[in-house]
Amino acid sequence: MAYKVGVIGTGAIGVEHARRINQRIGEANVVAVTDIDGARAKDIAAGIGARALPTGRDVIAAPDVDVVVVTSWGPTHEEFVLAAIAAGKPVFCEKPLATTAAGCLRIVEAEVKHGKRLVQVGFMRRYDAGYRALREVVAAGKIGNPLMVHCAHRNAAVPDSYTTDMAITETVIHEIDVLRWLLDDDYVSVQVVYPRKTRNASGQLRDPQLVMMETAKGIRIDVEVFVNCKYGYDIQCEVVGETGVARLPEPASVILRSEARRSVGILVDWKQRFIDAYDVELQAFFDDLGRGGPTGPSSWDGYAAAVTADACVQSQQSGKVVPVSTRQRPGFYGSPR
Ligand code: NAI
Ligand code: ISE
Repeated sequence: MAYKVGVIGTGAIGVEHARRINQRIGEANVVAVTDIDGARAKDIAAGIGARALPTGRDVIAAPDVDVVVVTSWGPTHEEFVLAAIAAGKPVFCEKPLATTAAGCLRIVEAEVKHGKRLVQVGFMRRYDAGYRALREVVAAGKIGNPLMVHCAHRNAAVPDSYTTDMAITETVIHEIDVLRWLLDDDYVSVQVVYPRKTRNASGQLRDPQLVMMETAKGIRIDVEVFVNCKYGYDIQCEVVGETGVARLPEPASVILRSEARRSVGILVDWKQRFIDAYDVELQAFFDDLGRGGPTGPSSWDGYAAAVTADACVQSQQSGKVVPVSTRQRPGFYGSPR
């Protein structure tokens, strides 16, 4: 039986996921979409053989929709995820699960009350082959105990609507989640400092930023987030251990020898950089539904990331080290990560 999917938000990633579900996922089809831009929703619906509904609530309530995918703007996620849980429908929600830890906690509480996992968060880096290989190397002890992690998250450019806090809630949130998973650890404190500002950032946006995090095991992490770096979309991660260093592989690229140069291309778009990871995460989500429910990044992971993000946003404002304090993990979510 093919799952009938409703997609809320037909922007950049909504369209990607809708096409991916129809073209790559064997057992799922998009039957309904919505967007506050109704004309766009109709256009997209026509292109994929689905129908456009007026609102996200209509998509969730539609009797023929049995799985919900939330790809609208971050501040709308909480409402739609809570409505999907209330309707008892599995929901794949793009990051962030909610824009605040309090919002994520409301989702955790609703899901626990429902009694069965329904929610998966779109932390797709956990499905990226490079991050998976890096995690295996670290877990196998090949570099001894990890001591430090150096990361960079660089986007070529962002629109003028992108604000300083979004560097955390939209962008570094990926490192916050993937490093917690990779190191099998939790954060205890964070601090954000600002280097010299690039001339290429819009008025109020502080760019770049340096985010420092400390884990319960004492590992120190630094993440450079630079969203107007101009030259491309570049994700770097290097784990320094007691006996060695492990580095995230670069995406495969032809090494070109030409005109007295040896060069490799750099991707410019997040859609390409994690294209395989998005496929794998959605396939895993639908496979898991057939086995009883999602097992990928949970509401709890969304909450843990949001608590850390909230602390980073506080530190952006104060410049101080801010403690990260997470509630007790409910047994409902199984063993950590
Ligand atoms: P976008 O701005 O291109 O698309 C969002 C769409 O949602 C827009 O078409 C907008 O009209 C629609 N929308 C907003 N409020 C709505 C509502 N109440 N009901 C229905 N539609 C509504 O943004 P983009 O880049 O597609 O991002 C969407 C979400 O996906 C964000 O939360 C973002 O953080 C996440 N994302 C995740 C990525 C990943 O790598 N996992 C990559 C890009 C985005
Ligand atoms: C975007 O929303 C994403 O999730 C991308 O993966 C990230 O690199 C980018 O900075 C965000 O704006």
